[in-house]
Amino acid sequence: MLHFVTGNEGKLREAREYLDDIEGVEYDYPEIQADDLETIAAYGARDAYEHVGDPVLVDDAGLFVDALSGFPGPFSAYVEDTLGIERVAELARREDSHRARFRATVAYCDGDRTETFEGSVRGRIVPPRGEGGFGYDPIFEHNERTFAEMSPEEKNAVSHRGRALASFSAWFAER
Ligand code: ITT
Repeated sequence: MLHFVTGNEGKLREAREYLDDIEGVEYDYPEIQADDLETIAAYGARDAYEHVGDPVLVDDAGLFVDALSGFPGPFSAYVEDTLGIERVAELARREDSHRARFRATVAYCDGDRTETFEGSVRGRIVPPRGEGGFGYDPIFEHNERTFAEMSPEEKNAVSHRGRALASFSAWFAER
């Protein structure tokens, strides 16, 4: 049994579309301060494995706005809680380019090995639209719809997390 360690219901919902046999575990693993998601996720997966004692997956994700030098990036959760997504959209919309990227790293640890899988998707920042998804989804537009205007299946088919989970599940199935 694989444990998906997260406090974020939205991430767990999306992961279930790829992996039938997962159990959500709410454990607040330490997120070290680093400027790349891979380092943060790999460290978190090793710590979460020590806590859970069974193979784990963790997912570290963020929104990277081109014209803001990648802000909020690895600090996306903190910025969502403090500034909020509408202010992030306002900041980004002041710039000439509204291009942005969502990135996710899924990290697996089973005690013997730690593996990471990346996914990213390009889009642009728009004023909030849509009721679905979570986090920054209402302000991230991809092919004319925001992620919050897509069904979970539609979002997974193109999203950063969907891509990272697809490569993880292909690798996992091979083992
Ligand atoms: P964990 O317990 O898994 O750490 P978290 O929500 O704190 O949950 P992160 O540390 O990875 O997750 O923070 C990512 C931030 O980016 C957070 O504000 C999320 O709401 C947001 N985010 C991540 N994936 C997203 C997605 O697919 N769509 C919209 N926002 C997303």
